[in-house]
Amino acid sequence: MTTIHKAYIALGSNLGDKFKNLQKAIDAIHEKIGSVKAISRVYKTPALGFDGADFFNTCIAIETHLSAHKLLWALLEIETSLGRKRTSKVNYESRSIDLDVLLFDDEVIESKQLNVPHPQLPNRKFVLEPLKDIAAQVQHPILGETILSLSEKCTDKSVLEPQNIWLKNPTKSYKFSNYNYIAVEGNIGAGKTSLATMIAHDFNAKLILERFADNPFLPKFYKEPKRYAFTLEMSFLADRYQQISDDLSQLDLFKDFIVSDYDIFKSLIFSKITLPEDEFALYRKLFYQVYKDIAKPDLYVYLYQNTERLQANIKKRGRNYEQDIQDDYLDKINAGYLEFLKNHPDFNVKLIDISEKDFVKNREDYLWVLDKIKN
Ligand code: PH2
Ligand code: MG
Ligand code: MG
Repeated sequence: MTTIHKAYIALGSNLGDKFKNLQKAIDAIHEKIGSVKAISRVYKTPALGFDGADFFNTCIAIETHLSAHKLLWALLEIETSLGRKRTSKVNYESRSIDLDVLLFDDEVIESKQLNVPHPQLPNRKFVLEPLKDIAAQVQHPILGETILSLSEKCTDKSVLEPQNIWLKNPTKSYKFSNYNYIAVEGNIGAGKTSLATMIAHDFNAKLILERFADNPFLPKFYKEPKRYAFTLEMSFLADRYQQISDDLSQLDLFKDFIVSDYDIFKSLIFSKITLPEDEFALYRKLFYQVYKDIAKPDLYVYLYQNTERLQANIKKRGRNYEQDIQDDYLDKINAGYLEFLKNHPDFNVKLIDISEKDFVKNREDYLWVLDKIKN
């Protein structure tokens, strides 16, 4: 995954249904660009610098994987799709929607197409006032002053009218915080860690990631499965039990829910495949002793990925000890999961077939997965 950038965008409209135009632009930014982290109030503002109808202006904070220039292209595309026409090259003109990059991390960019921070930022009350709502303490990377102090010094005397109508943040419609604990499951290489991490980030959840990288028995098991299977399964169970009981018992006041990249039941699913029958019988007894004390997820997301793409992902992430995993082993694990899900109608399961999707690369696919979880 590439780095996440934080950007502030100014939105303005003085043509057509102005409020609707702002909302449509925010929805399109959520669809195409990244997650919307904050939205200011909407202000009615007199057209500054030209003779035109009053504007509605607002500012938003977003997080995106796009570079500043790609962000600019994407915003221009959204402007066009919302009916923005540019006829004059010299004068300001009325517009259905205008989307300007105000700040992009701490970057200072001076190129032909793009200037960041926006050169007019300190001179415009219709920008500073809404920006103050969501970024009062953010520093201007050139002037070294906060937005709050810039807005106090601003000489623009326009009179702004805050509106009592509120734009909706599309992120809020997923209602993930209705859950307490979401477990993301799937085969080796399905993308559990990526999805759990993305959800935790976008929806303010506490993230629990399996620490199997530290499991000293795993490389040994892949070399000599018969010899190390029981030890491996026991050590996984001990680790998972410890982690879940520790992390779930520590309430984090600043997080809305918990998301993990595994569910403890995977211990039983894997051991059924890796252990001989008599050892599995013993293991199962122990498992249920442990299991009854442990918090259960109220949503269980199963990512189904086909074997070919699992293998491609395993190659790509390049863990040495995973490189010789056979198709047949992955097929068995998948079958084990499906069997488990079939036998546990009490679990609140979302089975999501991601074999045609790449939610790490494509935002569209990521939103598709979120929609599947939501419905
Ligand atoms: N945008 C401009 C010029 N003037 N005046 C108001 N009130 N709001 C705007 O968004 C605005 C403007 C150029 O983009
Ligand atoms: Mg503008
Ligand atoms: Mg513009």
